[in-house]
This record gives sequence, structure tokens and C-alpha cells, in this order.
Amino acid sequence: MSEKRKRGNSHAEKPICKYGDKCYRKNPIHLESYSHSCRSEHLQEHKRMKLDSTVERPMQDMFDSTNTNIVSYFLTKVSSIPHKYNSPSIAIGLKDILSTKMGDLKASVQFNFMFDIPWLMENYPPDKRSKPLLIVHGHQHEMKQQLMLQAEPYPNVALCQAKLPIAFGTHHSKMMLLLYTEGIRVVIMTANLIPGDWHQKTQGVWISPLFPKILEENATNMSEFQKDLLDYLHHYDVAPLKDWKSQLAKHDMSKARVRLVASVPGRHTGVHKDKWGHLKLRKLLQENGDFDDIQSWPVIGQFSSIGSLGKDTSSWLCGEWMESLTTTIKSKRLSSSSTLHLIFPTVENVRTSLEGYNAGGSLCYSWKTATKQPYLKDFFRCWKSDDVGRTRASPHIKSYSRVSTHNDKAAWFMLTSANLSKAAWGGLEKNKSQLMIRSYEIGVVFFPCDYELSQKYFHLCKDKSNTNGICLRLPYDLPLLPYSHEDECWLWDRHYHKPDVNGRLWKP
Ligand code: GNV
Repeated sequence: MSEKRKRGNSHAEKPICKYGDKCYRKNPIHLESYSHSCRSEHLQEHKRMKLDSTVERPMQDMFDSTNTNIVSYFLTKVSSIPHKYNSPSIAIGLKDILSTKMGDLKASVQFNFMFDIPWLMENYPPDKRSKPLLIVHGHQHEMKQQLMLQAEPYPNVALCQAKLPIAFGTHHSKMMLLLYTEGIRVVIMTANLIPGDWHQKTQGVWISPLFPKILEENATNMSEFQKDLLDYLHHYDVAPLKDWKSQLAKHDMSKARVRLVASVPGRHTGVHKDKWGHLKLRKLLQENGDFDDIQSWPVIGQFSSIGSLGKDTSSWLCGEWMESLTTTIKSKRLSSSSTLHLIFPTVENVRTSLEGYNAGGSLCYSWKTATKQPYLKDFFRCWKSDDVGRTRASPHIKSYSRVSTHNDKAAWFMLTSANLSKAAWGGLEKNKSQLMIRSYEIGVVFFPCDYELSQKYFHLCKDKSNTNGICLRLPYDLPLLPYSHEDECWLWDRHYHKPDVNGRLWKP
């Protein structure tokens, strides 16, 4: 920690405590020497919650970002890339996430889209494989039957079906709740619980700090993150998650340095309208995106599936969606100068990926949809990730960010399950009075001010050498690489005749 960072804001009478409302050193001497005033509700004066003194916390929690200046999300380990790109500072595997080093597991919940239950069980430590495991999925009919068959040999595994009341909705959310004797952790990620998603793809994982148990539950002390998470779980309206909600409420989540942006199916109106999807992100950006100089900064979106986005850019993409993603505290209006870049793999990206054309099975963009929205071509950029050694690890990560024109700073960064679709982010209906969402999604947004009050930007660092300010490692390289004249975007229902790295062709 540099002295510069410790001193904080020199304009204030007292230096600002860098932990803000999350500071737990509210003793008189500390309060005398540091200011804890903050601007948003999230940074309000924090009332100390009673910690359960009987619970021992590990000496050092590497997922507690209090003591680092690097934004704490991880990529999944990729087989057959140089070791340095799978180092613990960059990458994590499923076994690592579920390991006893993270805590002494008592019970867990896995929210996801795809499951291989026997394989998942093998990734839990041997002595934890009989602990209660709740699987939250969105499958019906044959898919549900298959899942039940998979779970049958495991008496500790319970299934919970999420309601999908609107057509074409899916349960995309990828989240773990890990209850330990020491506390609880929340993991939000982009990988399905199948081996192929953890082998050679680029995936993102956010792991919360260990949230300690509190003696007395106090709803008024809850962080926005915790309230939003409980609100999200509330929407499932199922008995097993009610128990988990009360468990979660008994933990102190004030150390989570992220905001939650989730989607739940429904037609959301009134006070509920800006709780979900792109309107939730818009609300967060109104509260936290407070600077003038980012008006011209481009938005970069990056995803593995593309839905039907309407007949022209104004239908949704550069209308309501971009309006949300370009929101700042001072302007609710879309600034005309904002550019949008959309990273989506080219056919050549897929052909030369570690998996070859098989990677294209997780890149869902159909010819029929693509022909209806030729305007997307101009926004497309190649997948390139040399900085983290993942150019050939096909992206299944979804991220959204606002990056400076000079490619050296970012105003915010979002890691989410949400692809580029109206089903995921929501679409305004009825004269903008309701937001219609089909799917369940969940993601986290990182803001510099949640790391250090005085910080307006993340510095985009290739390594740890830049120690001033807070570093963010993007999953892709900057500057972005435009499509060449020969490049076409990957469409998973076309034929490709040029052999891939495994000598195979693609005939879906
Ligand atoms: C292949 C995925 C996800 C997700 C969702 C698919 C599909 C499909 C096909 C992969 C996938 N959908 O992770 O949420 O047909 O929708 O990985």
C-alpha cells in the first residue's frame, strides 16, 4: 500500500478512510483522524454489526480485496496454455473454488443452466460430497427428467426448478452459495457445471470474501449487495431458498466490493422497474458514474450469444440498452459521441481455438437471426486475449465495460451471465412503463469508488507494476482488433469447410 493511497483526499479536513462505510475501525482515535463521509447511500455511515466471536476466521482471505489494489475477479484455468497464465493471481479451477482452503463446507447451492452432477460431485472435496447440495435449474420435461436421473444416486442432492413464466426464458444465472462453519461465500461466474466449460474456455469468476456470521440480524445494516441478493432469491419463491435467505441474512456482507445486477423473468413496473436488467445498471451508473470526461468513452460489450435485437440500431441496441450503459451521474441522456464495440468471435477465431470448431457449440448466433440484423457487423471486434494467454481459449465470459479513448482506464466493469439479448437485459414496453425480462441472469459490477473513495477510474494494467490506483485486468486485449475484410462472425448453424486445429470440419 503506497503512502499516497493511505493519505486519501488532501482537500478534506481529515483524510478519507479508504475503507469508507466498510471500515470496521470505528474507534475514537481512528474516527478522529479519518473521515468516513461518502456520497451515495451505499457509502453511508456504517453501523458496526456484532461479530460472532465464537467463529474463527482464517488469518488471510485472498478473496478479501481490502488489501490489494487489483480488481478481484478470476478467469478459469485453461488446459495446455503456459503455466504463467494459470497462476493463482489470474486463474482458478472448480476444485479450488470448492476446496476446504476456502472454508469448511456445511452445505451449498448451485444455480446454473447446464449440469453434469456426477462430475460436479467429483469436484467437491471427498469429505464434503455428502453435504446438502441444492441444484437450482430452469429445466422442464425431458431435460428435467434427465437431471432427476443424474441426481438419483445422491441422497444429499435436492433439485429446485425455477419458474419461467415467459416464453423463451432460460435460467442462465451461474452462482454458488457456499455455507461454511466459518461463514458464507457467494460466487458469481459464467461457466456451466459441465467439464467442457472448465477445460479450454475463457470464463470469469467473482469470489466474495468470507462473509462472517453475525449474532444479531439487522436489516438496516445490510449493504446494497446483500439486500439485492436477498431480493433476487426472493423472486424464486420456493421453500428451500427461503431457508438460504435466512442463512444469508445472518451474515455480514459489507466487505463485498461489488454491486449486483440481476434479471428475473417478469413484466416489471413501478418501483420494481429499475431493480433488474439494464435499468438496474442504469440506476447504479446514475449513482456512481460521476464524471464529465467519460462522455466520449466507448462501451465494450463481450458475450457468447446474440439474440434478436430488432430491425435497426434504434430498436434496442443503441436505444434503451446503450442509454443505460452510457449513463453517468450528470447525464441521463445518451451522449451522441459514444461508441459501441461488440467483441464476438470470428469464424477464424473459432477454427483456430484450442477446441477448434467444437468451441462454436457454445457461441449461439444463428444465420436466421444474423440476417435480420446486418447492422451488427459494424460493431463487431475480434476475440483477442494475448495479455492473459487466452486468444485461443474461446470466450464464454460475458463482460461489459466503459473504457477510456486511450485504452488506459475504465470507469466500471461488469462480469455477468447476461448475453447480448433482450431476454437477458430486458426490453421496455407499454410506452416505457414496464421492463419485460424473460430469463434469470446474475452479474457483478465493479466501481473504483468501492475500492477507494477518491478513485474515479480503474487503471488497465497488464501486470502489477503499476501500483498507483486500482488495477483492472480486462479479459481481452486493447486496442481492440477490427474484423478484416475476410472475417465473418461465427454463426453456429453454417457449414465451415476449412479444417480446424483438430482437422475437423463443422457441419451442424
Ligand atoms: C450452447 C449454451 C449459458 C448457455 C446458454 C446455450 C445454448 C443454447 C447452447 C451453450 C450456454 N445457452 O451458458 O448460459 O442453445 O441456448 O453455454
